[in-house]
Amino acid sequence: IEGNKKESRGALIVLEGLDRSGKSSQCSRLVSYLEGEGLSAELWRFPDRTTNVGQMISAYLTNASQLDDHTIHLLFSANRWEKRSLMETKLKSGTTLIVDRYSYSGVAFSSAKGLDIDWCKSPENGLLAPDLVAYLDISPDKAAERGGYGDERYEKLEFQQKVAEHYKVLHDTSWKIVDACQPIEDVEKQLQEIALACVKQCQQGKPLSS
Ligand code: DGP
Ligand code: NA
Ligand code: NA
Repeated sequence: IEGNKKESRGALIVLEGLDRSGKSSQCSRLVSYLEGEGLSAELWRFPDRTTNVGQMISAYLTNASQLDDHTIHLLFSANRWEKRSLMETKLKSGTTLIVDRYSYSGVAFSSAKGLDIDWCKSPENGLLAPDLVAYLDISPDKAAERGGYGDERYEKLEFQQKVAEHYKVLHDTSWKIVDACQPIEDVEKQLQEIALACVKQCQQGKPLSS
């Protein structure tokens, strides 16, 4: 009935995990699946290296530039802030966003360097809250065995071990922990189920929050 009709919103679904946990390929598979279900879905990732801020982050990660730990932390956060309004527009227009890393990476990676965790969390306050955080759980040793890391700054076993510890502190009841050591199709199936359930909740009016 005209005038009473409310557009249903999309879901904000975040995948988190260590480097080499399989996040990126699972994110693309999940988007294809949701589209196949007739839903509007987009793949997003942070850092988004295409913006000016993202290019500074990329230079830091590839060791082309050096930055103070606090400075790079704030740049990662700024990179999420610069996409916030587009994110909100997309979600409100009914598009589900599958996001490869978000604030939890921000806090886990920087606190793993020894920065105060509350200081790390504060610039994330006010960003949109995910409807679902799926954590692809893999031990740092197993992740390292997967065809090895690249050459980027954080892709070292010792540091990934610290990141794993700091991710653990961030898990809360809203997270779904997915065993990333299962066969890839099983991980995919599990993500499809939890993502679809989440999209339905959002369609039924679950409010978007900050
Ligand atoms: P990726 O493009 O997903 O491989 O991420 C690049 C690297 O940056 C990866 O090692 C994870 C790390 N990273 C991602 N987001 C953040 C963040 O917000 N803060 C920090 N310090 N590191 C991050
Ligand atoms: Na990486
Ligand atoms: Na990735």
